[in-house]
Amino acid sequence: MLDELSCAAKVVFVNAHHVWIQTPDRELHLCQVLPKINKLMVGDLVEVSLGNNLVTKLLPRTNMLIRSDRHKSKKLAANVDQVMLVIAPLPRFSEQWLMDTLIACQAHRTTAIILVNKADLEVIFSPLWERLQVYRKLGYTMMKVSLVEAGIPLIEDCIKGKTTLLLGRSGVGKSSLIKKLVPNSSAVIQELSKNSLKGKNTTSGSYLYRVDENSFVIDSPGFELFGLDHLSTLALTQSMPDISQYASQCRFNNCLHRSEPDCAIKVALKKGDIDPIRLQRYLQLYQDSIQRRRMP
Ligand SMILES: Nc1nc2c(ncn2[C@@H]2O[C@H](COP(=O)(O)OP(=O)(O)O)[C@@H](O)[C@H]2O)c(=O)[nH]1
Ligand SMILES: [Mg+2]
Ligand SMILES: [Zn+2]
Repeated sequence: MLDELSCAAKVVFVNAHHVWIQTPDRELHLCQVLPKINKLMVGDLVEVSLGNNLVTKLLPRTNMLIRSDRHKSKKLAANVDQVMLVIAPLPRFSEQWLMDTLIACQAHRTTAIILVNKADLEVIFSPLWERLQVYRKLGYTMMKVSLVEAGIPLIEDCIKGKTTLLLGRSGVGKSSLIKKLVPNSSAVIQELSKNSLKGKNTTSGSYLYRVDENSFVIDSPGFELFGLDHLSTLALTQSMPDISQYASQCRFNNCLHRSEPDCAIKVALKKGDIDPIRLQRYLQLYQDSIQRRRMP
């Protein structure tokens, strides 16, 4: 039950011992969390008792995005409506980053939008944009933008009424995008830092920013590899349907698509129906995954 000092709020930042929550009146509060509540994530909806700055209840999540490798898993955000993958020709574009992150979005059943930034750097932008047409053909929404130039009406439309998680390697322009969408964002961070962010691990988490009453964007720390170790072989392959759709037509149902006879994937590659760069990544992930399952 919510009494007058209790209300529903959104988690905007999590650190080791506290969480920052934002109440519907936009006020930020530094709160402790009842011990029975499992670790909170940015984007969580909670009930707080404002009298004693205590989170008393975690409301059910619609989803949660995590990334993981063999050593650790990192919680990115909860209750995300869509993920915006920010890429750019500088720092050097990594197609593996794009492929792996798209797989993760697909496996978590989250809509992915590809935002290609730094269009002003024409000479290096054009070949990237051309290569990315492969992804447009796969059905992804792609937008090009230059965040050092004028307005960004397409992006503003795209995030309206939603909670959008920004993912991107360091230096692609995530913070620049936040600055455009939320002009007072640095003030928010300052408010948080003066109250508790000092010290260790303060910049390693995600932050949720309120764009308007029902639009939110979450800035996440840049990362080099998504880490797909938490996904099963089936989830991995199903997340690259442009390739796995052929696998059922291979002669052997345990075909590794290397040199087996009557491999439908190899045939599709020869016919130009499969993109070679994506196939290479698929085979790598597929084989890594099988290997992992065999390990004790
Ligand atoms: N040329 C160019 N530089 C940009 C653009 N957007 C961001 N940058 C620059 O790229 C650098 C990294 O941007 P930042 O937003 O901090 O990236 P983040 O690490 O993803 O948060 C900064 O020096 C920005 O000024 C753009 O559209 N064009
Ligand atoms: Mg940044
Ligand atoms: Zn095969």
